Amino acid sequence: MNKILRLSFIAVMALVCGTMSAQTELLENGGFETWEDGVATNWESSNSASSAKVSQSTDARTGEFAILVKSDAKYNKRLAYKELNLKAGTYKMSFYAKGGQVRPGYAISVNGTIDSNAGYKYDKYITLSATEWTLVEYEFTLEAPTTINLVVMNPKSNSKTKYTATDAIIDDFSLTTTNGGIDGTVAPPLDITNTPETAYTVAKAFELIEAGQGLKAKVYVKGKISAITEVETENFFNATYNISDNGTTEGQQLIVYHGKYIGGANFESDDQINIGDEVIVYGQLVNFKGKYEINSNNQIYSINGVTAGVQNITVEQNVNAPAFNLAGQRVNAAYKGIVVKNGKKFLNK
Ligand SMILES: [Ca+2]
Repeated sequence: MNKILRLSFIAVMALVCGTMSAQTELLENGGFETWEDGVATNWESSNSASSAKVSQSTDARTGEFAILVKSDAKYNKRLAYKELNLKAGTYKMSFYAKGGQVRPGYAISVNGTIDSNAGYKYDKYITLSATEWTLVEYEFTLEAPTTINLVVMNPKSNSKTKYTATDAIIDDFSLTTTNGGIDGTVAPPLDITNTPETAYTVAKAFELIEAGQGLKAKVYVKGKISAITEVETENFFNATYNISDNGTTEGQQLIVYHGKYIGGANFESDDQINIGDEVIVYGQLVNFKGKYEINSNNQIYSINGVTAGVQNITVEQNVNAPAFNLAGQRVNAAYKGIVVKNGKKFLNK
């Protein structure tokens, strides 16, 4: 073998080895070259992940076409790839973009739906050039087999940062992995339903919200009332308060937002709940803009262990037996709220 041949051979071997060790591309039509009826093949979700108007662009980085992702001044809009069933592992998505700003991420699809808050995982906002292609990369790890949609958010206008919503052009999209891959089997939906007896602690509720899966289900959470924001007894008859595991305002505080009283009853009086009461609340866990909450449409299952009978409150007056509140403290006739007399519960209005 002469020197040139030998060098060529080494070069070819290097190329082969390089190709063999390269990560497998998991997307098809990441270059946006194939279109049908105005849709780039594979670039449409069957759930709510796809929300932006898109169109074919001839301003391509490679090949003939790229995709234009329309912006909207009032709403964040998303480009999404179709659902992918992925194995546990670390994934790297990358693409090139022009425009104003984009935010790479992915959406977790459970039973064909995405939780509007906890279901979306985003990286930071990336500022683009209007004329040059910017490489955007985002690496994420899935702890378990998960059905996801890759998404790119095209953000709305933001008066604080003086950002004006701008159309984005995207090309050469890629998803690779070294330890994961496409999973033929769909991940079973996570069922987090429980019973009053197995009510979650506030710490566990935080974990579940963090994990972001199965949050459509209503669950029981037990905690002590640590702060009361509002008991609204005029129009909506609900209350907003915090519960924590230790009953103090230190540490994790789960907000019980616009909740009803025991069994879904209205709140009629401020003193129906008190700081220190141990409550089991039934409702939906949610990450609302970074706040961990039990969503509205929740209700108290029990206060200090009291559940039954409170829904069937009798309105009765002029009974001279000693009266107690639900915490067992003696109260006088002027006391407003639920009182216990002769072992029966009444509502003093
Ligand atoms: Ca292309």
